[in-house]
Order: sequence, then C-alpha cells, then structure tokens
Amino acid sequence: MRRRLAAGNWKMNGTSADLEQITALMAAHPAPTVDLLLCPPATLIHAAARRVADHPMMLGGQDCHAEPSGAHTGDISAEQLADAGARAVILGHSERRQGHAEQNAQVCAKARAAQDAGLMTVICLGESLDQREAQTTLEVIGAQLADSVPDTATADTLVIAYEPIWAIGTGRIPTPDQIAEVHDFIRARLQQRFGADMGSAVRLLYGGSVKPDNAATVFAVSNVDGALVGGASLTADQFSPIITAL
Ligand code: G2H
Repeated sequence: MRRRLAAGNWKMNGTSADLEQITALMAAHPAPTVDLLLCPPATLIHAAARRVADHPMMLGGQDCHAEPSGAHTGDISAEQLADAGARAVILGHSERRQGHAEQNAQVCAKARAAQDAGLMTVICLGESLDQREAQTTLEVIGAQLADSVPDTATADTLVIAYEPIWAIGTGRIPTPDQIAEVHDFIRARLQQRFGADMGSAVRLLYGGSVKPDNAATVFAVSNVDGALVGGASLTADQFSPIITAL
C-alpha cells in the first residue's frame, strides 16, 4: 500500500515572512494521514526546518549539484541540503531542464548524489505540447524515465512526478484518461526495470495546475499517489484543501 504524498514546490517564491504559511499549514494538519513535503527556496530551508521540528512535514530542496562539494559557484550539494534540514529534493523539473539545459544524464547523476546523501528524490518527467500533439508523449516519458533514474534507486528514495509542460502554471490540466495513460505506463516501466515489488511501491505524483477545485478528480485517477503542487502550495489556504482531498 503506497502512502500518499502531497508535495509543494515554492519555486523562486517566498521570503522569511512566508514561513507563517508553513506554521498555518501545520496548524491545519496537526496529524496528517498522508506524507507532506514542502520545498521552499534553499534560503528558507534551515529556518523552516526549525519550525517543523515537532511535525511530520518534510522539507526539501528544488535542485542539487551532483558533486558533494567544490568550485561550483552558486550551486548547492545534496549534503548541504540535508545539513540545512531537507529530507528530499526535486530533480529534473522542466524549469531546470528548459531554463538550465539539464539533460537526463545530469538529472541521473544528481539523483544518485541525493540518494547517497539520504534524500528522497522527486524526479520530474513531462512532455511539451509539441511532443503531445506529435503523439510522442510515451516515447518522451519512457526515455526520461530510463535515463534520469539511477539503477541504485529504492522505493524509499524514489518518487516520480509526471508534469506535462503544457499544464505547468497554465491552469490547463490533462483529462483523467490522459493522466492515467502516462501514470500506468510509468508504473509498468518501473515494474519491468526494478521488479514487481519495488516497481509497485514507488509513488507517482501528478503535477501541473493542481488546485483545490481539481485535486479530487486528479487523485481519483489510477496510479496517482499524490501531487506536486506549485502555485497553490504558496499559501496554506490553497494547499490545505488539496491535502484534505488526498
Ligand atoms: C508544476 C507545478 C509544480 P503549478 O511545475 O511543480 O506548478 O502547480 O504552479 O503548475
């Protein structure tokens, strides 16, 4: 039985004043029956970790470097995230793949480093609108999955987030059938590669314009074990009903 997971991705939003949203979220969900993960900007992880100390909410980063340390100005290692209080990291988000030209091999190296540092990795996959219209979605997702996920992944360290690029921040969301097709495909590929037990245990999140009014529909889809939520995770008012719908 997979434990459901609600993950928030604040992207490049939030300053210390927004830590109040985390406090409000914990107050609204004092004993959550699902896993909660919040990924604020790296600047807030340490302060956020102090706030969540007595609550099961996990904190995560939004990216990490593949090396543990060194001359990489502006980058953050998995060890540094863990040291700041993170227990997870988002990797391969399309905003990293597009804005920073990240390739699958780089995402895979980062994931290996993060898993070695004890972090759970939320590895993002997703097709562009052009790829969907060209009917190559499953081909694209299959290649990203094969090349971005390290062989050493385990059910505890690996979470996959399917985020169609055309649904991110657009308010446009795939139909339940479209989500089910991709999630069922990812599940089958994981079972083929890692065996039935592990392939069945890895959690699959849907991401892209999840809001309070569509969350229940998304969560009813086959092989959807939770969501990676962007804009609607920024305030407790918006994120809380999504958690409740899970
Ligand atoms: C997709 C998602 C969070 P939003 O990027 O990862 O963002 O919910 O704002 O579409």
